[in-house]
Amino acid sequence: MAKPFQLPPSLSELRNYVDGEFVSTGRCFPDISPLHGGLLAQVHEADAALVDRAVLAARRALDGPWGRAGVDERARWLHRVADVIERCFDEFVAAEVADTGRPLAQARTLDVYRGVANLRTFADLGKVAHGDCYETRLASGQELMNYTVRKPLGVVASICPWNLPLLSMTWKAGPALICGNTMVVKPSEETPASATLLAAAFHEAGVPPGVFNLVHGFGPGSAGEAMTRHPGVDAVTFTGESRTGAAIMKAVADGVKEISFELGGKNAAVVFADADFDAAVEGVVRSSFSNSGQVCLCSERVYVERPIFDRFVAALKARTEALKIGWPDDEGVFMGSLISHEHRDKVLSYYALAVQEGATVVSGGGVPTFGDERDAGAFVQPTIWTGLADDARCIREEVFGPVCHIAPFDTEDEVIRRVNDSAYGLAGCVWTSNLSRAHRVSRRFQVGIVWVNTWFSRDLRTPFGGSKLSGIGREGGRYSLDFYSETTNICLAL
Ligand code: NAD
Ligand code: 6OD
Repeated sequence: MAKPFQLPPSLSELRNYVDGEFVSTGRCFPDISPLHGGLLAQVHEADAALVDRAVLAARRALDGPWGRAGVDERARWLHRVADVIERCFDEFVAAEVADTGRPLAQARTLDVYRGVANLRTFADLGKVAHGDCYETRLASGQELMNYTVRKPLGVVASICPWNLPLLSMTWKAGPALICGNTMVVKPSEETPASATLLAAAFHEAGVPPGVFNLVHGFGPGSAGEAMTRHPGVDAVTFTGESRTGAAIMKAVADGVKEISFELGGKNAAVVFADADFDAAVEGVVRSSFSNSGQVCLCSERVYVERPIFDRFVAALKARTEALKIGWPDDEGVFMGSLISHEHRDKVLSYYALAVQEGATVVSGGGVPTFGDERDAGAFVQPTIWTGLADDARCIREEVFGPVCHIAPFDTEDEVIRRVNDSAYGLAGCVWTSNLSRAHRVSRRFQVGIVWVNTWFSRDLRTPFGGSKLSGIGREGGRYSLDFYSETTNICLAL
């Protein structure tokens, strides 16, 4: 009997998209379902020669109809791609679910919804991108007029992660393309399906050949490394692990390429005793366990003010144990599988390490059993720890699974010091009903994004990114337009 959540026959082979054509390479790797371990598709891996073809096609496209188009025309193309995604919404949802094992409802309301929203938002924002103008009078009396113009950077290489595949790709493609760049995009080897559909959407929307190129493959020794080392690439935008970011930085150093890095996190949520208790419990469930904890913004460290600590731990445990884990289309399902069996081994190694490091396992800590083919899938239980020391590896290293450690704290200064005592600096949450405290604490967090009494809510015009090991630069709204443009200042003597 066919296993559930397969890809349709039209996606049984996933090809590269280079210079407006789908390209087979004959050298394939398997795309495996994390829900039951079955084969989803064969993926045609791009080698360095195909990456070279993609980069050269992208360079040529800079001088073609795309390069000559105005921003209005580019915006129309991006909206047409978004139209195709909307028309094929269910196919995108099915592809995202098959590759990632996530709930259908999440793929609909987050992944594919944001795929459309990213393209439309940046198509519209590109039209209002503006520059600077300064009138200057020198001591000699000479008058000058300075103004800036924006130009594309050229060929942008975009290397994407598996955790939010379509969201991540379109978050980069929207701004990069509206600014007039062309792209070579590599999805994660774990999530090639929605990327292939995205390439088909660019094709169907009539975007000129070479503007959007897709190559499948891995990192070191494969398509990813070939992209970062290619002299024809002008900028690299990367989302993924911090240590991969470090490797890419070395690879691009000789070419002095522009980089934008969105990397890992070890984010904290701080719950003050004056917070709306139920909202904070619900918020921490979401911020720790959404997408099975595989969101860079998830809170793996939770600090709770001592007077409500015991009550909070008990409430979080009860709420967590009521979460439904299962098939993507199960009624009320909250968590699907992890992305892969390999990633599950990593998460389970942290579950074991936490016990060695002295954690009390309040909830979870293992693998659920179902009595059906899901037992061959990559599922884990959502897990809560208490009792770890601040220097434990499980407190310092990103697990990237459905896990949080809850620790009590006594004072504002103490908790801010502990939150900031991290090599990462991506995001944080504050739960309080005291407005002054909310402002005071948020501005002292050494991170790029703080949520107060919520988590993950996004306005795509706001800056997004992290400090320390969590990244370089900010994207979102005008920050993206600035990154994906080369600015020239023109100075005229009047
Ligand atoms: P990863 O670093 O393993 O892989 C990301 C991409 O890089 C993949 O496409 C991979 O093939 C490629 N790659 C790997 N090594 C490479 C190399 N040497 N040269 C070129 N390409 C290479 O990350 P992942 O496991 O796919 O994603 C999870 C990580 O991403 C987590 O650490 C998470 O926090 C982070 N993340 C961060 C953000 C953010 O916005 N800050 C968003 C999503 C994910
Ligand atoms: O919401 C976004 O725009 C975004 N880039 C989210 C990334 C989440 C990380 O896993």
